[in-house]
Amino acid sequence: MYDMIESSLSDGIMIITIKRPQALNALNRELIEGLILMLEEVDANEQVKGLILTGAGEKAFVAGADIKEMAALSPVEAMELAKLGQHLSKMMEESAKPIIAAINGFCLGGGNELAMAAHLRTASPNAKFGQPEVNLGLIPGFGGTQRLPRLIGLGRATELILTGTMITAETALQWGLVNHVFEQAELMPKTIELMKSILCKGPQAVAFSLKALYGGQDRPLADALNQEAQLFGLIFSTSDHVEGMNAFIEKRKPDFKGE
Ligand code: DAK
Repeated sequence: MYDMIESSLSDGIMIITIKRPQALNALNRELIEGLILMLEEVDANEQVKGLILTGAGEKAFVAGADIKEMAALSPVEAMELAKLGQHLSKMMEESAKPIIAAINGFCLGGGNELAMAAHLRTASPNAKFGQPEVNLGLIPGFGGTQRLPRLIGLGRATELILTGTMITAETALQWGLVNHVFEQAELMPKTIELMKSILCKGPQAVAFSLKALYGGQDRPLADALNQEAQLFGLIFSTSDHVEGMNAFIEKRKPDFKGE
């Protein structure tokens, strides 16, 4: 499976590149299992502070789930695959370490769903986004019906899912599906810069912010605010918050230790 996944680690940033060019980086079962193992590594390895996920080449991020593999699935196998895919997206969303998808081309179906499970998204101008499952007589099975409307609103998500049409990077930016569009050559350097602008902050504050943001999404406002208050209280038990506030008062840069 590692033929299909490349990884590198530099300055605390792990870059995972999905590499299956002959199928426009489409996700098969083996790749999903490989990504789950990589996510476990990201979680366990203290050297890793943040993750950038991208696709090899300049044509595709991920052109969806592997249609040729899916065509042979029984209903039970399809459900098992859905659970595997949902496990991967849950691991990404619940990661205490920030994850950015750097979208370098086609970002379709399961590929768009994978990108939406990341915390932030950057894209090159040639990127194309869509949920074309209806063209295949399917529905999105990897969280698309839920995460897409949360990001771009129910009306736009309904149109994309019912028509299966693709939108450009520019439209994705306008609709809030991606955070930034960078020229292809600049996509990785600028995405790394964006990640560094997060990693220089207190890691505990970043992790707690992610927990408050994502842990609050499906709760009533009062519960979510209660969780935010608890996390706000908890952050006062960290050394980093003392360092952050002292650094401000002493007019110097903070030196966060992640403690
Ligand atoms: N799966 C398998 N092979 C794919 C592929 C895909 N999704 N997309 C492209 N390829 C392969 C093509 O078959 C072709 O291979 P050969 O025929 O040369 O062997 C090669 O990649 C190059 O593709 P094209 O020749 O088609 O390239 P073009 O530039 O002409 O077109 C395209 C690019 C992206 C417009 C076109 O390839 C295309 O429409 N691809 C399919 C896009 C798509 O429909 N994606 C959604 C798939 S459904 C689930 C999780 C997720 C999902 C479902 C369940 N669970 C966890 C259970 C999600 C479902 C989907 O994603």
